[in-house]
Amino acid sequence: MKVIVSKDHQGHTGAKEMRYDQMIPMSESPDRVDIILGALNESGFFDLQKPVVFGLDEVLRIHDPDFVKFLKDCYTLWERQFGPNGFATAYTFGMRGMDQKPNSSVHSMLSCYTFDVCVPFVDGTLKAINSSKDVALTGAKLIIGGERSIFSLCRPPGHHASKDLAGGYCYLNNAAIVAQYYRDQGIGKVAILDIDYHHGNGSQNIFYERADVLFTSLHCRPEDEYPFLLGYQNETGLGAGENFNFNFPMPLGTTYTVWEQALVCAIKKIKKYAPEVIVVSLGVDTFIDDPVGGFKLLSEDFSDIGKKISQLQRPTHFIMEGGYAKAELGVNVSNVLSGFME
Ligand code: SP5
Ligand code: ZN
Repeated sequence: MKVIVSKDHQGHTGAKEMRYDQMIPMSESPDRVDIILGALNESGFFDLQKPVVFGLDEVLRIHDPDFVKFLKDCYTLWERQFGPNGFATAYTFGMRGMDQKPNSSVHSMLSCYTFDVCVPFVDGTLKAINSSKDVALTGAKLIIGGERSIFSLCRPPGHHASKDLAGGYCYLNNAAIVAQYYRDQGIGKVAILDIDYHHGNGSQNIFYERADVLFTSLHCRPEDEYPFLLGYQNETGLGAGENFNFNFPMPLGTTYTVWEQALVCAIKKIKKYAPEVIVVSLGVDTFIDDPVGGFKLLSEDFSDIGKKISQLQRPTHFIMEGGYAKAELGVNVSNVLSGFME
């Protein structure tokens, strides 16, 4: 399997995140990519490629131009006010019922265009965001060219980001950008299968009123887990998108026997939809020892996940999302991909 990966994410580091009442080092760190590459190299089944550079046209098919400009300008504006080596983060968030248009201050932009305290901007963030979408789009180009499967090792991840909101370590929605790219390249129907521990609120929101991109997500239920407000089972799409959105929320502590049944249901929905391409938002933060997650999947379960996804027998584009258990992150990702290829 071809793996698309870049070093340009490495400068996106050094910020801290808020974990309830504490500031802790970001779980979403550059060594995640090295750890995954280490495991893939060991298995010997993977062929690494650098991304091609895309412009902003493909991004602007999904994201709001003012939001994209904010991503570009944010750190520069912040540094002008606070000096180097810090990180930009919001102080307030969108206040319901009030005029939320940002003014020229970076604070107003952060308040308008971010929804949580997990999307810091440092000096290297913009370069990382851009390389991540290139890693995704380069994979899509190869699938269009006839590859049966691709792994885009994106960092930062994307599934929490919507048209004009960054959050949850996510800035641009890589999975949504490639899904739209497939549509624009003449692919009739695309399905997204989001198996990250967290609900893919950004991807759901982007395609909620559309029938041409099916969204399915397996995740910890909003009663127990971030992003808390979305991911309920009764969110099934709207208008033309009615019945093209399927959530499979599960409680904290879920093990593979239950998770597996949800995966089988999601796969049934996808089969019925008969997409020409499948985009997998691949998060492995469902792993038992994940410091961010709260499920109990084991490393061997990830092989079975890959095997089940392969039974759909469609061109499949894996996009990296979450996964933070440093010791087993590599083997868990490698197991999904190897399970798929077997
Ligand atoms: C892409 C991705 O996985 N983003 C996740 C962002 C989650 N950030 C908030 C984490 C909420 C804290 N949950 C702590 C559970 C400790 N077991
Ligand atoms: Zn996650």
